[in-house]
Amino acid sequence: MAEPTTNHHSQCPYCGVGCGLELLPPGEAGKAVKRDAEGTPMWSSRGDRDHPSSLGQVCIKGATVGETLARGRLNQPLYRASLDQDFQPIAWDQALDLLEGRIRSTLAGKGPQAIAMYGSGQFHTEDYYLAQKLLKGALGTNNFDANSRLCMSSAVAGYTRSLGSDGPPCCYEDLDQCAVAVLIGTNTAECHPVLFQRLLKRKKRDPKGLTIVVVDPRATDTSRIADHHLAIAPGTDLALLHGLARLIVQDNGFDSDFIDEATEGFAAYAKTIRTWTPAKVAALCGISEKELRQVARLWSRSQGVLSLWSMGVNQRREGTAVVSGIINLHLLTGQIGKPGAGPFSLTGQPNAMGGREAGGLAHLLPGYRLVSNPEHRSELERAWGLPEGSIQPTPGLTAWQQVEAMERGELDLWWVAATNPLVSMPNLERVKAAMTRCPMVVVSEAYADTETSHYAHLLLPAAQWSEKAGAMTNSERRVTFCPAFRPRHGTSRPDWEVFAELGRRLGFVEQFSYVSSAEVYAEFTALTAGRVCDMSGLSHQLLAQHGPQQWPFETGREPSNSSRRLYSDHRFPTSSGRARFHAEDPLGLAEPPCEMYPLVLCVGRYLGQWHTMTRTGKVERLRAMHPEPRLEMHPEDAARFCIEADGLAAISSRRGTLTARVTISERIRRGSVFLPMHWGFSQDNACEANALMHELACPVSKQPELKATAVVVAPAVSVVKPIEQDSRRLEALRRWLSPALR
Ligand SMILES: Nc1nc2c(c(=O)[nH]1)N[C@H]1C(S)=C(S)[C@@H](COP(=O)(O)OP(=O)(O)OC[C@H]3O[C@@H](n4cnc5c(=O)[nH]c(N)nc54)[C@H](O)[C@@H]3O)O[C@H]1N2
Ligand SMILES: Nc1nc2c(c(=O)[nH]1)N[C@H]1C(S)=C(S)[C@@H](COP(=O)(O)OP(=O)(O)OC[C@H]3O[C@@H](n4cnc5c(=O)[nH]c(N)nc54)[C@H](O)[C@@H]3O)O[C@H]1N2
Ligand code: SF4
Ligand SMILES: [Mo]
Repeated sequence: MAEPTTNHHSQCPYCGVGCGLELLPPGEAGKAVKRDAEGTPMWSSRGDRDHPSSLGQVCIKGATVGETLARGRLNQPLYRASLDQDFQPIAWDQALDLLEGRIRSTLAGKGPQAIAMYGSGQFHTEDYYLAQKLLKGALGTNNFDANSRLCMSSAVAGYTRSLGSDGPPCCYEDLDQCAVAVLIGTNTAECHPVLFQRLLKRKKRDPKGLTIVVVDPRATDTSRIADHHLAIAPGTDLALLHGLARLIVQDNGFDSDFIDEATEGFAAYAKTIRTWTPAKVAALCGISEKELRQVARLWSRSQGVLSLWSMGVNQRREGTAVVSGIINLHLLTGQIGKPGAGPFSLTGQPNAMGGREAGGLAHLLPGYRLVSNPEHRSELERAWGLPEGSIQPTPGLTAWQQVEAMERGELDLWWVAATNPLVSMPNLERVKAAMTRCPMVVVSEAYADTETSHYAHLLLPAAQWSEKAGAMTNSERRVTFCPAFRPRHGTSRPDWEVFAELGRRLGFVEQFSYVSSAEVYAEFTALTAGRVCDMSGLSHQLLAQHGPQQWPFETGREPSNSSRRLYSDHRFPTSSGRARFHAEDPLGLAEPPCEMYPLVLCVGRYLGQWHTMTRTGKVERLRAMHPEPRLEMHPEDAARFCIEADGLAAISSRRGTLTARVTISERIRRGSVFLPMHWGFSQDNACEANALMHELACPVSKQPELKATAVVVAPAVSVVKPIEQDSRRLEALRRWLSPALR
């Protein structure tokens, strides 16, 4: 199957809004050719007016993505037998020999459970799908997990528990049609900027028609436009949601027909919420009863309530319970499956949705299937031409469990692809130490000099978005074909090609003989037939020809631009066909503030930087927007801990200490401080926020509480640098960055 030819339209490779981009080659339309710092001509980008999700809009990251594509790339495989050696360049064949050898010896020795892969929502769907086929199918280990474990897994678990399946039921048109938008645990203005602008424009046009509620301990650019900002104490969301439910019931704002017809578990839920009186909730959340009552009344009286959430909800030790808590309110009021209403998780990464569809978490299989379900396993074993029993019946190791397995010396191969855990995982020193215990760490990366590369044995250069063809799905379930419009960098290869070649080398020749990613995609979409995420009618060809499409998209469906919702018939994919109320008591923070560590540190994002800065860190304009990481602190806390504005502070948790410059601001809640997640140890202004964070996680979703850890702050006299900054590892890797070798 040949790749379809297309013009240069694609989905933005940053956030899960999934805006359409139009890409322009260097010097397009008679303009002067712009070059990056290394002299390479740069592509430029602008909003694609024909993309139904974004209608021509982009934010500053999407608008500058062209500047990131060629700089600082890894261009050939590098290897060293042990971490104290320098990397040496090797050929791809040698690299794959090494990997194949390691896999074979591990299978013969400790067995498949000693192999694990940690992937990413920045894979294309084809990369994701073949990683599942390779690990869960061919190798017989479910040890594939993705950074979505740190991101969307509470949403996945919450949807699945409450509605019977994963899958955000809403669409972006709901932002234009809702009467009330409840933004809970999302800094939409900085993290999903194009959706925020859509809300903002509507608010300006029709201030009375749209009421905005923001629930966030901090005042953010998002809360600036709120009619009601509930600055709750960190980790008290579930109490708030139960408190709202109680008031809605008292106010007769519930939809008894919907509850009778389409739900189960209401009696237990009603009993639980009864105990959450307004006085108790207001005291616990640190808000006024009046505010609570106002928001409850809004929810009771309005047609069309849309809840939008992101990491302030998911990254909690009770993340799944909070997601179910949000869905409970929608079930209580029948606010789901109709225009302008529903629980709508804002996906973080550009293709975390595609990852979920392709089975990219340790408990999933492609097509929203579960490894624990015998029918699901045998469907895939048959489709993949593998003997019965090839797929293991128990979930594999989650991201953090992979770290623990390395600590115990149980992993012989850890393969990290398209994620940079030595910035983004919690408890970083523990992750580093664990990695030094693993005899072979492989990192598939587009760029040289990422933090994780410093602890790797084998580096594989990845062809990235723009250089490989594939599909991505955005938050509103819309799939966009992303063509290869630039040549591959150096000898880099798309991740799916590497997985396929390894599959063939390991003896699964039939299963992995693909000539194009279009073929991989066709195989994957066929497997979704009849599932909630049915996209059996989609192909690269159709998407390239007719533009982005929302699923469900069964075989034979006509392409269209109109938006759709799930569950408009009030039937849910549970065994009874009914959605389920969940009645859980709030637990609060896993590591609450105490006498020694009296402040709660929240770690989140800045508008102009993307995660670990491997891409956005290369754009001058974005660096200038946020020149350094800052600790945000309330004036009263600053006075209490003798911290001066713009002074240096030492921030310590049970796991370590770092320093950062301080911004004193009324916008943060007293008792809370905030740091950005972006600056890893290889950055000049290193600020390894995650060295301070703990890994304690939600027991259902296994998503760590990356939004809260207990810290203490003190004035600092000098900057504390990460140990790696004076180690020779940095030198060894940096040598590889000298232009002569690139
Ligand atoms: N500019 C930019 N945009 C991005 C990204 C990026 O790196 N940079 N990354 C993308 C990804 S992968 C993701 S997952 C999303 C994340 O998008 P968001 O979740 O919107 O971003 P964060 O800054 O991580 O956290 C959101 C908010 O949660 C609040 N919060 C903290 N604790 C609590 C709490 O207990 N309750 C409530 N209600 N709120 C709380 C924080 O104060 C913060 O404002 O952004 C995506 N978009
Ligand atoms: N404390 C705290 N920690 C957090 C968070 C938080 O809010 N607070 N957020 C969490 C969340 S939600 C997320 S999503 C994670 C994000 O954390 P990471 O996933 O670690 O962040 P990225 O920088 O996006 O890493 C992606 C890597 O893939 C590389 N890459 C890009 N394209 C390709 C490709 O096609 N193939 C390959 N092989 N590599 C490629 C990039 O260069 C980059 O190094 O961080 C998590 N960590
Ligand atoms: S809002 Fe997200 S998807 Fe859209 S241009 Fe910005 S980063 Fe890209
Ligand atoms: Mo994320």
